[in-house]
Amino acid sequence: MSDSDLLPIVIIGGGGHAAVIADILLRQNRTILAVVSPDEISHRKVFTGMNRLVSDDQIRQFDPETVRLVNGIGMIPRSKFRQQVNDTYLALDYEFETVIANEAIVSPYAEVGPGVQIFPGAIVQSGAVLGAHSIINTSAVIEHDCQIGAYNHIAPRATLCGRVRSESAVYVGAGATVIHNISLAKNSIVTAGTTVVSSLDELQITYPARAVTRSI
Ligand code: JB3
Repeated sequence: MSDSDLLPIVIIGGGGHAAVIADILLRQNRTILAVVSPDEISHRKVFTGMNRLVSDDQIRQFDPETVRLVNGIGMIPRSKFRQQVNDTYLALDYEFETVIANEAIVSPYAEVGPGVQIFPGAIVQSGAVLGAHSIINTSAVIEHDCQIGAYNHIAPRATLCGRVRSESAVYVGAGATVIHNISLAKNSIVTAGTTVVSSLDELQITYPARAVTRSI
């Protein structure tokens, strides 16, 4: 599919997450019709020259058949906001674009769901399945045969080892490591820098273990 066959994009949100997405899309020669943000965006150079809309209601000026949306609002643990935005526009027959950075490495034997966002340096290995609208952030690693649920956020440099399974709305913080065969239940949170060696139940949150020191 050539660049010209790809539909133009409307980005929802105009902060740091949206700026990274705009950067990725510009490198892919995608047309960005508008950035929808109640907050000012002109301080971010990546948005220079782009049309800013201040209200989500203005999205409806675009025929769902002629654009693709990208949710540029980051996923914050336990917040349903990002998903609510998607649900609103999915119900109006809009589609969310799947965004995969040129600089990401995604196995052709991985399955990437609709609306997934994979940032530069991320690696998605063979047999991995990424649920709809999940974020695989900068340099995160999704190892072979992982099954990632919808609306997950795998933060920068997090590593999910082989056959990790997550349900929906799971957050794995920056630099965290989840060892192989672990299950992460719905809405569970792995905080930044944590190493997870046992499965998490729904809503469970885990923190980095304090270093155990002992004299030798
Ligand atoms: O940690 C990393 C690498 N990324 C974080 C990301 C996952 O989540 C990042 O550091 C932030 O914590 C967060 O990114 P985000 O969502 O870009 O945060 P912020 O920079 O605060 O920008 C929020 C944007 O959403 C602003 O432009 C707001 O105006 C916009 N916003 C808030 N509510 C909205 C709405 N935009 C629209 N269209 N509609 C809204 O209802």
